[in-house]
Amino acid sequence: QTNLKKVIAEIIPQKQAELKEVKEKFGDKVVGQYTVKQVIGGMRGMKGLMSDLSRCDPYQGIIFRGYTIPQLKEFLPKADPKAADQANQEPLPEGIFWLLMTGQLPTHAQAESLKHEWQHRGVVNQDCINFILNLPKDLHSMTMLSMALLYLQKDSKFAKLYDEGKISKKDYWEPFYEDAMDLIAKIPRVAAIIYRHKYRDSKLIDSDSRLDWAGNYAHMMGFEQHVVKECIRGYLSIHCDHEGGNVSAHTTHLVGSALSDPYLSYSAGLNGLAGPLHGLANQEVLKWLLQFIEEKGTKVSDKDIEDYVDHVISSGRVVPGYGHAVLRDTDPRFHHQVDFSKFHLKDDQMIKLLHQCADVIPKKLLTYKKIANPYPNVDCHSGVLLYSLGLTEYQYYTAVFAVSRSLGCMANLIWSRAFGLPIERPGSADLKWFHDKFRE
Ligand code: FAM
Repeated sequence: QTNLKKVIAEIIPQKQAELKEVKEKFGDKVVGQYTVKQVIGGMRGMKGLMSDLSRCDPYQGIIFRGYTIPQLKEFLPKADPKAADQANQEPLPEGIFWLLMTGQLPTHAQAESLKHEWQHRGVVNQDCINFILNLPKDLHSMTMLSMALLYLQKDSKFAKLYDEGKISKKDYWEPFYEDAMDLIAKIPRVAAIIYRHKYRDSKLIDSDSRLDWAGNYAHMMGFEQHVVKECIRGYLSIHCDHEGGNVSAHTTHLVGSALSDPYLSYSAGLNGLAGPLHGLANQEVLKWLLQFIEEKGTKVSDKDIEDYVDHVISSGRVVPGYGHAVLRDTDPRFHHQVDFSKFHLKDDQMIKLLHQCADVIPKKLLTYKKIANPYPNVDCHSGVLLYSLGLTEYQYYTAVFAVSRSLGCMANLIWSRAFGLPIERPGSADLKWFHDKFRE
């Protein structure tokens, strides 16, 4: 079966029954205890959400429906199934979306079917194009992307059906599915238009219907080299989801829980992704590295790097690209990009410097006892990879992340409606409440 909606429709009743069983069997079990420190400290370590798509293990990193990043690189369909060489090994995002939605590894035919469906749904009408082209070019790419999704919201099928009073609760997932698939299909086009508007005199490039979702995105931005298309395929696959509690996924889920449609929900999620402690870190890493190179050049000693880290931290800033709220080891998504760059960009000076930094900086950060995880995260590498391949406008990098994250956020949203999850509404406490509760 290559029709994703039909496959989902068959799985949904089974998963609903499983959720019901979990609620009935374990509904009154205690998940854990949490402290005042956790309440004030951004809910670190508290299990407070249910997301069935992926789980972040502190040491193994992200696990998508039971599969690690190296396994996915091996098992997911590739753009050219006949080419077995290392130059054609990046997974197709179509494949990972199928896996996220169904829990099953797709065949090449199933990934192909998604490719055609997204091509078909991916047309962006002239009115939206005009809306983007009329935005001032000094708006950040993420601001433009968030605004463009809000513009597209007028086409939401869910919002229309809800407004007309034509939809029953048990069927919410279907128009959510339709909107989510439209949004995923259109977002590379919208993001590419933003890129061309900001950085290429608004000269747009038409979509190429022969290409896959990621390859076409690279093409519409103006990159025809095979290596860039492969890089974007891998990039869009590995950034797609990072369990439910990260800012972009959680925001999208929270807003969607109020039955705001997928456009409203993901636009909100993007505003969170645009923060420097989250998705903006990839642009920050590059800015950081370029400043460092300007001061010291690309051939530097380990001591130069250590001194620079001290200088950054003593001036009250963070070293972007290192550390994580959940991970306690190097992010496997970082390793994925190291492997890619060692094969495709082995002589690149900037990549060499980045790898040197990734070796030296964790040891230095370890000397700052308060930092829970000194190791490189996904954003440490991604910007430098794009820069070395010619996508040098680093203020745009978070938009590439956003194209990818649409896969996880939309898959989560569809499943949240299929599971019939309620509006999210945790309690909060004022300072007096803590005093009163814990007064000795
Ligand atoms: N450089 C300097 N200080 C750091 C640091 C870093 N890379 N990572 C953590 N710290 C500090 C942190 O600011 C905090 O200091 P204060 O107590 O003075 O506020 C202290 O160490 C304890 O923080 P933590 O428990 O280790 O980390 P958190 O869970 O609070 O925060 C991050 C996690 C990711 C926000 C943090 O490590 C950071 O700011 N890293 C740099 C920015 C970055 O790379 N973000 C991208 C994360 C990425 F995976 C993503 O979401 N896309």
